Amino acid sequence: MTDTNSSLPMTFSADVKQALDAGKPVVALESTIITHGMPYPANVETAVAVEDIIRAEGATPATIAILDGVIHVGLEKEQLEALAQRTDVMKLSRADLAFALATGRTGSTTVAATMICAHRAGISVFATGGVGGVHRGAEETFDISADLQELGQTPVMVVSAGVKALLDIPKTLEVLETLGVPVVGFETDEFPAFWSRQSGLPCPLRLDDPAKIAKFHQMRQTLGLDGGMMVANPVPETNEIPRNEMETDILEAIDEANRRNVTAKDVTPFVLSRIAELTHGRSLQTNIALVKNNARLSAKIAKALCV
Ligand code: PSU
Repeated sequence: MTDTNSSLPMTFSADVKQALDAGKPVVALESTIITHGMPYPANVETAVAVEDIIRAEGATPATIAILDGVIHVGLEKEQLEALAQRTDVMKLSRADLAFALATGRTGSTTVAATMICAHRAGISVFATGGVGGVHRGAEETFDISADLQELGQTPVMVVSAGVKALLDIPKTLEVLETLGVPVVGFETDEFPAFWSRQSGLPCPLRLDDPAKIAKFHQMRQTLGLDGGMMVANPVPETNEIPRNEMETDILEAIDEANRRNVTAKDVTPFVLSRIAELTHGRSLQTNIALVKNNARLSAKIAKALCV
């Protein structure tokens, strides 16, 4: 079903359309994690498992991607499988989302692009792994993810395991504060660092109840504030890799990226896949576990928003 209210090329899967029309809870999911964040077949297996978790919690998952110039909100299993195997897919953010739509391209949506599409679709909760942020060495490279600006302007709540530890986490938190983005730790006083529960930095805010997080989001709407918020949900203890264990591999992967002149959009996918190799797949298993954990919490918050 295409969005008939505008010339925006946007189509909904039948179950997502039905849930949205009935005012039932829907959780948006991104697709860059599928095309650029994890190798095949772990990517598609994770995408399917994450959708199942959201359904089991009583919400409807809406994986978002651009297929041949059309925003798809909710993908069929065959579409997920096809996307997961393609290697020519654009990694889309705010700057090039409309380019892909105007030129009929296929692209996966980053956190920033997923927020834009989710908002247009009327979905206010979105689950991912880790939001992009300020890269280490940004004082030289100026490499700062567009995800942060998006959080500052689009009213979608993003549930993540903090930001990826390959980033400069103190600077990322500073930018979020500057942009007026609330960072809410779920059951934690410490900001989580993706594969690890600890970052050594405090989480600015804390809530332990999905209903209270929903109420906080609604109060921001009532106040007329622009922008979204980050819910920082630490990876479960049983799946975490302690910070000091990760750091050596992170440094090695970043060093290799620099030596090979990997820049811009290619940095995060390169470093993630190199870290997966260096940890013999352990970081990938942790990544999968934390995404599932975020999906579960997102569904609970989406349900609370519908009460
Ligand atoms: N979470 C993951 N793996 C990922 C991402 C998130 O567990 O690969 C993706 C998201 O799409 C996020 C992107 O927007 O990484 C950040 O890319 P960059 O640093 O280039 O902005």
